[in-house]
Amino acid sequence: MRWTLKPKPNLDTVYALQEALNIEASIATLLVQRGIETYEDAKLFFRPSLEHLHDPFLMKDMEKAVERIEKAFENNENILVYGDYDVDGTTAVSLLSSYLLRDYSNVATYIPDRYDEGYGISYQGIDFAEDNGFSLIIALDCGIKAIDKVAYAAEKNIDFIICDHHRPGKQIPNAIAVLDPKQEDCHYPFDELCGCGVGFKLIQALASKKGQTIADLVPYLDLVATAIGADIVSITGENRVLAYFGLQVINNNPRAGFKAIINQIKKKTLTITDVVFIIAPRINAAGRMKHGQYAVDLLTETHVETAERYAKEIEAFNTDRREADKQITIEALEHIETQKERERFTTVVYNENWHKGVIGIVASRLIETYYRPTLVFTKSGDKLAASARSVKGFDVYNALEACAEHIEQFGGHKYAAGLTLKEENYEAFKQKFEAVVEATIDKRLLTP
Ligand SMILES: [Mn+2]
Repeated sequence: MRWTLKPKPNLDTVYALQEALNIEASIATLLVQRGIETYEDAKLFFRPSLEHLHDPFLMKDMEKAVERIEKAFENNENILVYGDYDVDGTTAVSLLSSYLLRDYSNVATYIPDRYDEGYGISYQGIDFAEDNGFSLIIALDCGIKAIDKVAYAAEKNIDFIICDHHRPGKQIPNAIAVLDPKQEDCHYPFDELCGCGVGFKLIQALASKKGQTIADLVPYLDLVATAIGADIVSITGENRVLAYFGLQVINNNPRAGFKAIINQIKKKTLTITDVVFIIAPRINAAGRMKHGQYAVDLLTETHVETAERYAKEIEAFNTDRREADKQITIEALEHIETQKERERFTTVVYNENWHKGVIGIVASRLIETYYRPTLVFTKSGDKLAASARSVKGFDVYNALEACAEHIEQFGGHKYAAGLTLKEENYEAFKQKFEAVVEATIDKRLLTP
């Protein structure tokens, strides 16, 4: 381990905070090192308040999104709520669809199949919308790069609203509204929201038009807190408020689906760490091993007995997931051992039989042993698909962008991304990725 100590804080600031809060110097030091320097900062940190949530209309395109949804209500249009198959996506779909269904019944959900359709908005999904008379698709936790798909939908007179938090590419899809605080021209004050968090801002905006208050939306925060934990976004700023109140809902008044999961694990009070390690893997297991719609069914179910039946199925998916993940990690580690070419800067492994649902988890596990940017490939249709994970401080998204000539599609974040490529380009890609990482990584980052 390479230990990095935080710089010594200004002593006057520490003394002033110590005085103001009547706390020990060691605690005041820790707070100042985290940027909490005044009584007001400390109050915001220790006493999160729903009043501190930002105005949703500060987000670019929010007004357009709300207008389009209201128009859909007036015209009695069918609305399809579409989202990713992971925890962030399925909680976001559950949140928005159940909110819309409170006053409007022409709403359905759609989660793409991880194996048939892959990540993001699919042509099959749009065809499904056309065949079933949907004229508005609201995409959650995906869509920011779906330029061709949104254009394809427009030809069929299907409108799109995109709610995403992934990094935008050079071009933005031509949708009715694109909510993504990571867009450079979006001046929303907080850009670390998860996909479900962006969905929450949308229902907050819809609710304010109806004269509902934030109290009406508190029951949805169990979903938001779970997504915040699962997507590992920073628990600062607005995320801290959402996670704090969401945990209270999970512990005091959870929806039937959460109650059913919690009953199975027999744990009394859940912390955010429990949400990450106990609840999230189970919700994720649905999309990994079977289909993400199972997660949405569980999270939107209102009858406890039905929810318990769904939770049992999901428990079985999670057991299968655990076995696949363990076995593939062993195989991948053996594979790396036999690869011993030279000192490498990356781990890139491929096996066509590995289960696509767990390659991301395996990539994270490989980093525990070989601490370097890691890609785990498997076969997906006629292409290869990979999950990428990175080490602290190294932007794997940028590294992939530098290898774009060998890639079909890629997307994601600084530390986690996904890509597909043609099998004949695998070796060239692998060499290029190694060269890019070798040339750009600060060598100190290779020690945790
Ligand atoms: Mn997400």
